[in-house]
Amino acid sequence: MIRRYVFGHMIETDTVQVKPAVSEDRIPYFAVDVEKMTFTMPLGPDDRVYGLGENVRGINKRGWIYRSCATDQPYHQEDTLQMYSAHNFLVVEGANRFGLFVDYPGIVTFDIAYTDINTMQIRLSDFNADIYVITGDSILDIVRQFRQMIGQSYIPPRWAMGFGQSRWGYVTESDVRNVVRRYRELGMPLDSVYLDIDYMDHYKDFTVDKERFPDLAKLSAELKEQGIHLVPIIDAAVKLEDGYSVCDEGLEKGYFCTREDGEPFVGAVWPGLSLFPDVLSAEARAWFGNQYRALLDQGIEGFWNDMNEPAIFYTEERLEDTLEKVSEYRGKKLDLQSFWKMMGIWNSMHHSPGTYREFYHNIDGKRVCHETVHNLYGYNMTRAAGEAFGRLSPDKRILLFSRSSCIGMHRYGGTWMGDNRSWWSHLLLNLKMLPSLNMCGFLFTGADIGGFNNDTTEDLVMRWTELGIFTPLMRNHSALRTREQEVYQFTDMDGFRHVLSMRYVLLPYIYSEWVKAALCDEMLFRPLAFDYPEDERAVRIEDQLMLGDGMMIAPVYEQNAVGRMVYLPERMKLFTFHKDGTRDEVVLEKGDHYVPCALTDVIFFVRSNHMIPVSSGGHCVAEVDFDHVQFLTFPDGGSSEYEYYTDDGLTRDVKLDGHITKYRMDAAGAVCTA
Ligand code: MIG
Repeated sequence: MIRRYVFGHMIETDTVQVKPAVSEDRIPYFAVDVEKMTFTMPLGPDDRVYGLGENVRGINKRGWIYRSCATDQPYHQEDTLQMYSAHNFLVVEGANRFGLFVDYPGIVTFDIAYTDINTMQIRLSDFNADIYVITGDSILDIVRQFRQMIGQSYIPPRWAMGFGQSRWGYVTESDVRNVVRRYRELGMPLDSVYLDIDYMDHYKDFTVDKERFPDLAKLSAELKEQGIHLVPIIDAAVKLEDGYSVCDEGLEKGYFCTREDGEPFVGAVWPGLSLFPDVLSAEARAWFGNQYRALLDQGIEGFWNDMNEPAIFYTEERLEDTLEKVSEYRGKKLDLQSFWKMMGIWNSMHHSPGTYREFYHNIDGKRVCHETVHNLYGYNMTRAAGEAFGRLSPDKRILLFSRSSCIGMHRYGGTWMGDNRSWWSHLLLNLKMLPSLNMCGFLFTGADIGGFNNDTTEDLVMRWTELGIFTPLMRNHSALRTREQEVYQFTDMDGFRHVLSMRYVLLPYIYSEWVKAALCDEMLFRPLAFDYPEDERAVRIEDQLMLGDGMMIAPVYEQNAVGRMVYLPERMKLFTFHKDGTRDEVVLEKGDHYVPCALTDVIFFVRSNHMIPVSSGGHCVAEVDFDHVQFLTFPDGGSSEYEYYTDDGLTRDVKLDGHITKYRMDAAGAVCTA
């Protein structure tokens, strides 16, 4: 059951698609303090809190403060408060069980037993929000109800589930060709190459640098013949430049955000001084979305939207202001205190949150300060593109994912987990974010494999790829000036080929489970706590996940480990795929097990009386035979059925009807169509 409580007058977020009537009773579980703008509830010692999408720390979010305030956060670690996105949905499980969604476009703080170890407190920045309280039979039931309320998750084209190679640093057409050549020469699978900001002419959105990429349409067509899609980046900020049509037209029509005085707001990002499309206005959104056509027309079928928190390096006003304040220190004998004060002034210029108070949106004719609707920006930039693709590409799905998001955006695109680091801890963080994001509707998601910032190592890329083969978005990406980390930069080519190939072997299962999850509002990745709520051990597991109906994953995430402890909440069969092409199958009883896993081994577990459809692989998704699948099975005394979903991988109108094949497995493990 979903109850809706209205406080003040919320600026519409368009997140909730089916709004229940407003409840007249008082909101349960929480004490409301209107003056302090807080919702407070005690947490019992065994209460757990799940959700909040993209955030640091555990699957169980207890013990920290999380702020929903979309922020460029390339240094995130344990002490980080706010990430790129704002995902205000959580579920409390324990003495009480309920879901809570804070439908609110501004900045929210979730203090989950941080200030007081026995208290959860949610604080808004103004008291205009719709709060939804969802009760149900189980956590999964609550999540399903929430997902039904917010609308169906975005479904990408199937090729987007292939492996993609990316790097900030591919500058020319020959850089791109080289990546493809190396993968193909080594007989390694690859489906896409990502274009980072350097493909553009002076970082101007929807343009292509003619010297570096003389004929993008031709390149894109040629690569498609090799099964490769090019996926260019689009940044939120539009270069301020006379004669650049997007800038000129947007200025003329008033489609950019403005300052308080109504003049266009200018901030500095990659293109230099830039304007910010007012994607919160329906008209400007349609206009901005239409710009993607310039690239669609050149054969491009996928995009990633970046810098849409929005990230703003500085504004000229703030630069002037800062220079002036800092210059006051000139000629003075600085004591340490004033030195640090000066440094504080200097550093606050970059990505200053104060900037968000300096510009405005035009929402239905009303001028609205950006700060009050801050978290809607990345969502609506991506919505602009997603809505446009519905018009411009009515038959074919287009790949789209975004760095910043808010719940609601899950209907238009996926999200990646932002600028992570080449740290083992971020490999584990990648795993932990998956179910939290799924709860919020983000099914098409993954992290930069190998880590974005910092220099990586071969074993980290290998282990990370061993997790990546399970995540819908599977992309190796790294930052400018870091160690190159395409798999061919390393030593063990047989190892990488083996691990990458396993993705294509597993794709029939991942795609089938994935689409079913999207269509039925289910989670693809689930904490063990959701599937085995009665099992005291299982509910505390933070480094294993259920994947789809029949599988559990437990990747190795520690350097130099050659295995790990795994807790089995029931009897399961362990599959180990070795790089020499052999595989082991071992049945393990419920309980703790040390599971060996050599650096290039791929391991996962299949639940009792379940089966996993697999293919014989391919060098790109188009080569995978989804129609003639084989099965990895764990017959365990019973019979079982599997509903296998497949389609052409492109059609927009995705439905189960007519796309399900039922397979039945008998007690001996023989599988036939039912
Ligand atoms: O300020 O386009 O998260 O994936 O490579 C950095 C360059 C801008 C941030 C993205 C990252 C991308 C990078 N971008």
